[in-house]
Amino acid sequence: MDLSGQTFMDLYGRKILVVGLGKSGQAASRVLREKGASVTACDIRSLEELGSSVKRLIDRGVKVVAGDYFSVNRENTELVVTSPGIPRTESPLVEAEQQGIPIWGELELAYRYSPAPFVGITGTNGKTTTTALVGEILKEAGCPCIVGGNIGLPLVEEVIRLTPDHIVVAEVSSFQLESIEKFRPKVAAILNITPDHLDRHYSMEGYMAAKARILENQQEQDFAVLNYDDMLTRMLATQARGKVVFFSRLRQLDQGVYVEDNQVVVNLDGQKVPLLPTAEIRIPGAHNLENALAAVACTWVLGISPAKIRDTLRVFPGVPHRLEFVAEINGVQFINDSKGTNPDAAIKALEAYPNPLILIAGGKNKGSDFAELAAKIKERVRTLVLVGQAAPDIREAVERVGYRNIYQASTFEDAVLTAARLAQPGYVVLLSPACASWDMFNSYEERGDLFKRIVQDLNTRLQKG
Ligand code: UMA
Repeated sequence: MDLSGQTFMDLYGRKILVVGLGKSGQAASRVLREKGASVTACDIRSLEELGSSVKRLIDRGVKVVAGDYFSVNRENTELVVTSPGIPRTESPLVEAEQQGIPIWGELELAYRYSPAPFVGITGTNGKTTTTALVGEILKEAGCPCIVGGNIGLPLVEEVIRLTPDHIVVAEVSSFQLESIEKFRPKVAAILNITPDHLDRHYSMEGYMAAKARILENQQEQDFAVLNYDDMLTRMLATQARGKVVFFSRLRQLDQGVYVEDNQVVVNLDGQKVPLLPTAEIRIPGAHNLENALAAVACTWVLGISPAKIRDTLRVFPGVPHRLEFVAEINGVQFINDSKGTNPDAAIKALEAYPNPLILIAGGKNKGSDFAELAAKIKERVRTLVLVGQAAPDIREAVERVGYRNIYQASTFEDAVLTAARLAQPGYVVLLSPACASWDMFNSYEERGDLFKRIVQDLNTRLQKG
C-alpha cells in the first residue's frame, strides 16, 4: 500500500498489524476498528497478563495474538502501527522493514487523524512539566486543547473528536519519534538533551538523532523552540526549517525568551516585553525556570496574551511525581520525584533543595553512566539509600568518588522506612531514583504512588518495622 502523501487518510478495509497492547496499542486498535480497518494485534504478554481490556478488543473484532508475535508478510499486512516501548529489533518490525511495509507509531497515526495542529514538546527532562504548563496556559486563555502523548494519554483516541480550532499539546518521547513519518508539529520544543535510553538508541548520536526528528517535517511557517543554554539543543538550530525561537536562563539573547534582572523577558519581532519576576513563578528550581521559559515561548508564538501566560505561571503547581511535596513529618519533608528516571533528572532534583538530603535511588538502569550523579551525591547527600537492580552500578560509581554513606535496602518499602529512620528534623527525604521503574513496578507512577502511601502511613509502618 502506498501511504505516502496521505495525511488525513482512509484506512477502511486495510490490513493493519498493531504491535504492543499497552495503552498505545489498545487505543490504536480501537480507533482503527472504528475506522473500519481489519486489525490484528500482537503482544509478547499472554492473554491473561494482558487482562480484560484486551478481551473487549476481541469483542470489537480485533484479532489478538497474545504471548507471541504475529509473522508479518505483504499478503497479511499493509501497515504496522507500533507502540513506543517496542524496539525496532523485535521480529514484526524487522519483518515489516525488510519487506518495505510502512511502520508508524501511535503518534504518527494520531497526527494523520488529527484535524488540529500540534505543539510537540520533547527533551530528556522537563517535558511533562512543560507540556502540562503549556496546556494550562492555553486553557486559561480559553483556547480549546487537549494534553497527551508520552505524559500518559495516547493521542489517537482523542484527536478524532477534535476540530481544526483545537490545539493538541503533545509530550513526545524519543521512542515515539523513532516511528514518525509525516508528523509535523506547528510548534516543536526541545528542552535539553542529556544521556538517556542508551540501551534502546545505542549511542548519544542515535538518541539525539531520534530527538531531532521532531523538527524534520516542519516548514517555514512553523516554530522550533530550543534551549540556548544546552549546547546539543542549541546546535539543532542548524537543522530547523521553521522559525527558531531560543530560550535561555543564563544569557540575554538578541531575540528570544530569557531572564534579565530576575525578570522573564520576551524579545521577539522587535518587541521587548517584561513578563514577570522569576520569583513569582510557582514551580521551584532552576530547571523549572527553564521549563517555564520554554512554555512561554511555545504559547507566545501561538498568540496567547502576556496576562494569561503570567497568571498561569503564578499558580501552576507542577505535576505529580516530579519534585512533588508529599508530607512533612516530625520536621522531615518527603519529596516524590519518581519521574526522575535518569541521572540528569536526579542531579537537578538534588540541586533544588538547600536542606540536608537523604536520597533514595535505584531501579532499572537504562544504560546510564552514574559518574556525574556520584559527584553530586558526594557534594549534596548525607545518606544514600539504594534499592533495585541498578543498586550495584550506583554503588560502584559513588564508591569510586570516595563516598561511603550507603545503605542497601532489600525492598522499596525498606528503602523508604530506612530513609525515614535516618532523617532528622530539617532534612529532606528525596525519592529521585535516576533509573526506570521497570525492575519492580509497571511505571514510575506506580512507584511514586507506593512512596506516597508508605509516607502517609509512616508512623504505623515504622512501629511495625
Ligand atoms: N511489548 C512487547 N514487546 C516488547 C516490549 C513491549 O510486546 O519488546 C508489549 C508489552 O507487553 C506491553 C506493551 O508492549 O503490553 C507496552 O507498550 P509500551 O511499552 O509502548 O507502553 P504503552 O502502555 O503503550 O505506553 C506508551 C509509553 N511507554 C513507553 O514509551 C515505554 C508511555 O510512556 C506513554 O505514556 C503511553 O504510551 C501513551 O503515549 C511512559 C514512558 O515510560 C510514561 N515513557 C518513556 C519516558 O518517559 O522516559 C519514553
